[in-house]
Amino acid sequence: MNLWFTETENSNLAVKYHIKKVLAHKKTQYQELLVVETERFGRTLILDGAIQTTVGDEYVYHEMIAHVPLFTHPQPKKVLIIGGGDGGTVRETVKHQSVKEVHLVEIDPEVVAAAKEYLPEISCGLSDPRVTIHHTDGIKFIAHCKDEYDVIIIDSSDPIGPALGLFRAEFYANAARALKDDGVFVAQTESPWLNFEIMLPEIYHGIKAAFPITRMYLCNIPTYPCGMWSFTLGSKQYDPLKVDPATISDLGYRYYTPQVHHASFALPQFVQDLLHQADRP
Ligand code: SPD
Repeated sequence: MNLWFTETENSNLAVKYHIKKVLAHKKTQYQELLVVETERFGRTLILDGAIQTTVGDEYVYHEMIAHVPLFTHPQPKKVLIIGGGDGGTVRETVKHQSVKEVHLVEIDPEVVAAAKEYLPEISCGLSDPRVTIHHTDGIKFIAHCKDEYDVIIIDSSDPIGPALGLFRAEFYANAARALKDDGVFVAQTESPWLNFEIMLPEIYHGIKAAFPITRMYLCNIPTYPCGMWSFTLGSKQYDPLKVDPATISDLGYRYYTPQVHHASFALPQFVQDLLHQADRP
């Protein structure tokens, strides 16, 4: 079968994947949902034309978005995850024995259903008894929370359409209010190679305005456009750079290690330059 999926980033850039099989394709109330099997990365969840996760490389993103903040907090008990309906971030979060409660806020129930049906190795953590799933808007959900969570993780899709509000300064301020006074926040913050002039400085500035400690870190995800991907961590007290590697226990990783935890905060000069833009008036 000569079928290809093309992810188009902009008028100058697109990436193509050879497809073995289309497993599901529908319009949900919120977006176009596609699950395909690709030759190189296996089963793949695509929302509104953008790859969200593949069984071939999902562990990089999910380990890095979960364990960096969860090991930055010395005793995370209550965790909020916004987005992430595929369950990969939940799977990594429930590996932490200190975690007693996880609230997953995923607006689209069909994403959770598709992940359960086609991506069981990613969604398996969703059945953990500590997990409660809320199918509602994360922006509205967080606006009603105060002093509640130890860690908040924003596992969103790209900043277009309904997800755009998850990248705004007002949302970051609400997230800071929803955290306890030693809480830790992290968000996926896109690629430094794309939308960099406006997006990255604006997002970084928004998080910096809400948290006394703000740190960006990077990893490499082959199926996300341009590969280099950023996360931004905001913290009220704990500095991720001060985490003692000896306190990072082995929970069964394929990407994350105590050394990677620290190394991921070493930013190339061009990324540092982008972030300095955020400090300019
Ligand atoms: N360009 C795609 C970015 C998607 C980030 N979130 C993915 C969700 C995986 N749990």
